Amino acid sequence: MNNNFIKVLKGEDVDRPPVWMMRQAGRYLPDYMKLKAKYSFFERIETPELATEITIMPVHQVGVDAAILFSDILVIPKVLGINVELVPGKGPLLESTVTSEAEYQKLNGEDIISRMPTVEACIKMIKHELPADIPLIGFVGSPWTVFCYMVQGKGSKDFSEAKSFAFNHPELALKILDKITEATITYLGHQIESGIDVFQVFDSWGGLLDRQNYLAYSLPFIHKICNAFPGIPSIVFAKGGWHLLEDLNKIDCQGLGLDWTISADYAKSKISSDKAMQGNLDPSMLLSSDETLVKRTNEMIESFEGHRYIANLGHGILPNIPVEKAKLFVDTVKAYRY
Ligand code: 1CP
Repeated sequence: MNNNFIKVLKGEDVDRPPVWMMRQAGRYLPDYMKLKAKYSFFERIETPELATEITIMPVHQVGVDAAILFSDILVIPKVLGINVELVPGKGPLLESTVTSEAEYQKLNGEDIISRMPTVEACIKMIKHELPADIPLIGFVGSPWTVFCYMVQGKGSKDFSEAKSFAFNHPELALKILDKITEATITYLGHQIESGIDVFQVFDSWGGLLDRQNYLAYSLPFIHKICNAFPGIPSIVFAKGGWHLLEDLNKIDCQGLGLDWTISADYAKSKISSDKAMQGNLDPSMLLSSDETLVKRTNEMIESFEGHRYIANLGHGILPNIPVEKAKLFVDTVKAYRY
C-alpha cells in the first residue's frame, strides 16, 4: 500500500507527515449525528453498512490519510458477558461490575468471536469501500483501561474505585486483567484476519497510574498484545503517560502516541529512532482562530522534524469541533513539505 501512514510506521521516507485524528469517526460530524438519532450505539457498531458509512465519513469529508474502525473499546466487557449501555449525556454504563472472585468466575471468555458475529463483515465491507490507498486502523483498549470500566462500571475522571480495587486485591485484579488480555488478543486477531492494516492500543487511563503501578497493572498486558502480533504495524497511546515513555519505548510496536502535555524535545530524548511518534495537538486548539490553528499545527510538525512522525491530536477530537476546523488541521498537515 503506497500510503504515507504505513510508510512512516515502516520507517520509510515521506515528503510530509501523514495525518489522522483520534476519534475521527463520529462525534463532531453532522452526518454521523443523523445516524446516531436513528440507530442505537451497538446497532451502529454491529451493522456492516452503518459501521462502513461512519468509518469512511472522515476520509471523504475531512481528508485524513487513514480510517479507524467505528467500534468501541467496550465491546470486550460486552462479549465477556457484561451488558453496556450508552446513557445520553452520561456516557457508558455497565450493567454490573467485576469486583469479586464470583463475578470474575462469571466472565465468559470462551468462544468470544461467536458473540461478535459481524466484525468480519464490517471490516471486509469497509476495506472494500475504502479508497485502495487508505489503510484501516483497528483498535482495542488496553486491558488496564478496559478494567477501569469493568470495575468502576462507568466513566470517571480518576477511576479511584478501579485503582483502589487493584491496590487492595492485586491477585484478583491481575486475574481479571489476564482474562481481559486473552479476550483482547482473540478479538484483535479476528480484526487482523478480517483485514485491518494497523492497530492502535488505547491506554486512555494508563496515565492515572504512577510508574510502579503502571509496570504492574498496565504495561505487561500491552506487551503481551503487541508481542502476539509481530507481523502488523502497531501504535500504543497512553494518555497522560509522559512519565512512562522510557518503559513504553521498550514495547515491540512501531509507534507511540503522545498527548499535548509532552514536548517534542522531551519525547525525542526518550523514544528511539526506530519508533514513530504520533500526536499531539491539544484537541481544543481546533476551537481557536484559523490563523492560530495553522500556525500551531505547522509549529508542531517542525518541532517533531528529524524523527519518524504522524500528525494527530493529543487525544480524541471533541464533539464541539466544527468540521471545517478539522479539515483545516488536516489540510495544513497535507500542505507541509519536509
Ligand atoms: O453514541 C455515541 O456516539 C456514543 C459515543 C461513542 C462513540 C462515537 C462511544 C461511547 N464510543 C464511540 C466510538 C469509539 N470509541 C471509537 C471509534 C470511532 C471514533 O473515531 O470516534 C473509538 C476509537 C473509541 C475508543 C474509546 N472508547 C476510548 C479510547 C479513546 C479515548 O477517547 O480515550 C474510550 C476510553 C472509550 C470508552 C467510551 N465509549 C464511549 C464513550 C463516550 C467513552 C468514553 C467514556 C468516558 O468518558 O469515560
